[in-house]
Amino acid sequence: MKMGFLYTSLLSQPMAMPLLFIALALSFLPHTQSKLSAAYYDKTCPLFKPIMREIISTKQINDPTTAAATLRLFFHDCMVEGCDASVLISSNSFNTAERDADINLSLPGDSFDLITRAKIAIEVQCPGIVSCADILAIATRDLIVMVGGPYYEVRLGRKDGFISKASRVDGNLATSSMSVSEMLSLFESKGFTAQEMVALTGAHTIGFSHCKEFSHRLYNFSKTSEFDPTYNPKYAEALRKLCAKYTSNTAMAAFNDVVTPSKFDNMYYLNLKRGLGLLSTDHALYLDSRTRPYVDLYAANQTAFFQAFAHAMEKVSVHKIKTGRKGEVRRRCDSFNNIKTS
Ligand code: HEM
Ligand SMILES: *[C@@H]1O[C@H](CO)[C@@H](O)[C@H](O)[C@H]1NC(C)=O
Ligand SMILES: *[C@@H]1O[C@H](CO)[C@@H](O)[C@H](O)[C@H]1NC(C)=O
Ligand SMILES: CC(=O)N[C@H]1CO[C@H](CO)[C@@H](O)[C@@H]1O
Repeated sequence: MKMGFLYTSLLSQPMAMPLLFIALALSFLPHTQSKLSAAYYDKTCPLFKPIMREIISTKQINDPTTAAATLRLFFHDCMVEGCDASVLISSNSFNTAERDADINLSLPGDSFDLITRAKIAIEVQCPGIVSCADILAIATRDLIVMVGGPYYEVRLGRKDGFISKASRVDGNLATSSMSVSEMLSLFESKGFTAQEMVALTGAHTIGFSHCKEFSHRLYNFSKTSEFDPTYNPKYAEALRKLCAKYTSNTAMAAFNDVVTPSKFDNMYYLNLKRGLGLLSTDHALYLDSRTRPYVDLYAANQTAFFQAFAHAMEKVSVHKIKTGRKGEVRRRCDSFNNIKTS
């Protein structure tokens, strides 16, 4: 860490400069990403990465839904208040936390369970060192690789945030009823291009969606068609059967990628071209001329998709992160160290 070096070299001067001066000098250094590094815990918690790999592979083998669940959880965390583990905080009687916003209702328990297990194992080895935000970032990357996706570098040193409010979720996350224009302006407002948006949404090559997210495409779609005619008819028929009782059985869900549901590959884009895109937002990426060229590109070339996805995920992983005193290392991931009442 460059900062640590500067600090000690200043202090080791025979006539140490006043501390105030040092503090001022340090305050001119860039505050955010410059402090992140892949080697951040190499000295303070050398077992961090091996412990993560162990916990992650055990969890993913026992609960194969973990990879998709964690990827979605991480993306939601980063889009609301930045990648600061704000999504992991539990609500209490004073505060309805981010994870309990309407849109979070379907955040799956397996991913929370994974982070809890990892945090406990790491605290035993090196208490108070590794942030929950870094645990979530590494877990996501390792799980993507485990299910066949691309590797990317995750630099470390994120701090955990002090704010988690359900009321701050709205407007930061895309919903299944958005138009392409709405999705584009949302992603652009966060610094992502149309191409990056299409690449990131390739995350729907794994995981599930609940029937209510696409039921409007299945029943009473229009005066002339019972289901959305842009669906492949056999696919629509199967989904109509699967979701027939979705209003009473709200847990009913379909694979996002019906062809290779648990493999991270470029099948998502091939599906869109065949009427096998599950959500209307998925299919819309193929209908719209602003996004279709990237769908075509990634459908034709998995290497191009993997490169673009890896690059965009590196960017997501440092979105509005907090370092230094702008955050803390939580003792447990579901509550702030100083429990706040608001
Ligand atoms: C472009 C706009 C997007 C929309 C409208 C959208 C919407 C959705 C919806 C409605 C679900 C189903 C949730 C449920 O029923 O439980 C879902 C699942 C999922 N989304 Fe997205 N999403 C978008 C982009 C992304 C991005 C950028 C990522 C990650 C980089 C992502 C990762 C996932 C994953 C992995 C799942 C499966 C979760 C699981 O199986 O537990 N999505 N998405
Ligand atoms: C479709 O619409 C008709 C008439 O508007 C209604 O009677 C029927 O219950 C609807 N079906 C579903 C599955 O919502
Ligand atoms: C696929 O994409 C990669 C990475 O962008 C590129 O190097 C390669 O030439 C492409 N392959 C084809 C067949 O276009
Ligand atoms: C995983 C998770 O925390 N889901 C929560 C989403 O919100 C509902 C309703 O507030 C909670 O009951 C769930 O626990």
